[in-house]
Amino acid sequence: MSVTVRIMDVHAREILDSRGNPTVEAEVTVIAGEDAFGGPCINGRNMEAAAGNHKERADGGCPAPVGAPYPLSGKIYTGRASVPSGASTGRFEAVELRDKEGRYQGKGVQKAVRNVNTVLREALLGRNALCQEEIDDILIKTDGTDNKEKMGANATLSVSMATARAAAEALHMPLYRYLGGISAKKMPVPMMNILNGGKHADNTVDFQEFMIMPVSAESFAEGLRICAEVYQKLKQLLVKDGLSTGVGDEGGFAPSLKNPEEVLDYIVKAVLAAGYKPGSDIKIALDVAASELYQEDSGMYYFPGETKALHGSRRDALSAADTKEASVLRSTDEMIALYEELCRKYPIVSIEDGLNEDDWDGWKKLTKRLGDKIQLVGDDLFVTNTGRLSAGIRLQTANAVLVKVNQIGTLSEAFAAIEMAHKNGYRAVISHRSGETEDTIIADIAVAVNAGQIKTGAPCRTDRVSKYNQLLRIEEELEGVSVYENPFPEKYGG
Ligand code: 2PG
Ligand code: MG
Repeated sequence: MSVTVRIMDVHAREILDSRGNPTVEAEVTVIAGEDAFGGPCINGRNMEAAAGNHKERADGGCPAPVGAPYPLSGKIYTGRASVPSGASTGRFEAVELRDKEGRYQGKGVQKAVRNVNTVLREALLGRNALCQEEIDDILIKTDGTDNKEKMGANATLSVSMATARAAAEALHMPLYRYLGGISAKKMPVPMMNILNGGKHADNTVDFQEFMIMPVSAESFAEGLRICAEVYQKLKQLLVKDGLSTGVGDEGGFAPSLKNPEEVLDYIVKAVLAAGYKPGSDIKIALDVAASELYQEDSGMYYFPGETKALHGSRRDALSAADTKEASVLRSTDEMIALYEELCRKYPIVSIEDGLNEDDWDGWKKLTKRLGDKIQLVGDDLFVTNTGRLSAGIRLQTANAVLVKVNQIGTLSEAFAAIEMAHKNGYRAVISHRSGETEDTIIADIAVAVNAGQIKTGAPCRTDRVSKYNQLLRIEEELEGVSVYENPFPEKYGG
């Protein structure tokens, strides 16, 4: 006899994310008990028997397979999870299924919700929630496409995550421990986005994210405090200079500054004003989100904010030809040269999506030039996809992967990408999306896989702060066991 946690219901609904757009929330209800099938994961004949039985009993009744003396204990648990959504979405991400017409300007997710409540529910009733890989495999096969376009990655992911939660609940285990086992103990260093630009704000800042990393802290709690103190100092500096302290999608400030240097100067000043040393206490990380700047036709990167800031109101008066002439455009080589220059001037330790998602040659060059000095993170480049990541590893591009569970659509596939990264000496940074919910699962995942880094926005807005608060709870629970350490070699980000 062993414990099983059988899925007895799956239900999804449409809720709102932090930008006021619809997203999918799912609940997986399980019944825990002992099972006569003889193992935590049903397989082979037993799996077929159970599945066959559920077809007959798809009337919403108890899905216990016929002939099994289960459930013996019969306690019922429900796991709930909701799916985030990106704005600077990579071209190679799994498909986020939207209704495309009518309500919510076409952004409704009723189709994805229906998929969960019919086909996916039917496929999962009676399955053992403890067998996450089997569950995810069923989700993948039921969808049957390479990019989850049939069911929607938002549909599959909601169920995948809610299943893990239900299983952890049934075993009375914290989620990070259920997912990571006894080795789950490394608290992530926040990669905290305190100044927003690009698609996440309406300012003139072209790089999407300016982040700080408190690498000298003794604990996650201390690191979080340091970041929050710098964030407040940054606000004071912006107020003093008459700049906007309105925030972008990820809670970072979104003033109109003229170029990356000006932003970085403010950040360094804020770090100093808060009483910390740029470089040794706090390192800086960037997410350029360069795919958003890249122009297919010219093969150049266009900086609209810098162009506007450079020419101010005079720009309106320029003729179209002059405007083109006056635009700030950078080639791949110029982008790399810019990063080298910024790394020389500022304690930058990590650059994400420094180049376009398809520019493998450029990425190779970038990695050659900067890969042994700083972390180079592939987000749109790898999209949490083991196929793209293994290509990147082969081509020696980047040295870290950004992990966004909704880019791929199941937990097992995201975990496989993390495992592949770690095996090949790449780091994995667990990440939120710019559109988030109150779901804190990425905090648990970061600890479960000992990722050592988490990117989850500013210490502002509950959709961001909820993840940090969950990490505070986890660190408290792991007292005396948890580890918090600088994830980078000394030579990184000087
Ligand atoms: C990114 C993310 C999260 P989005 O580019 O890394 O910060 O943004 O969710 O909009 O893709
Ligand atoms: Mg990114």
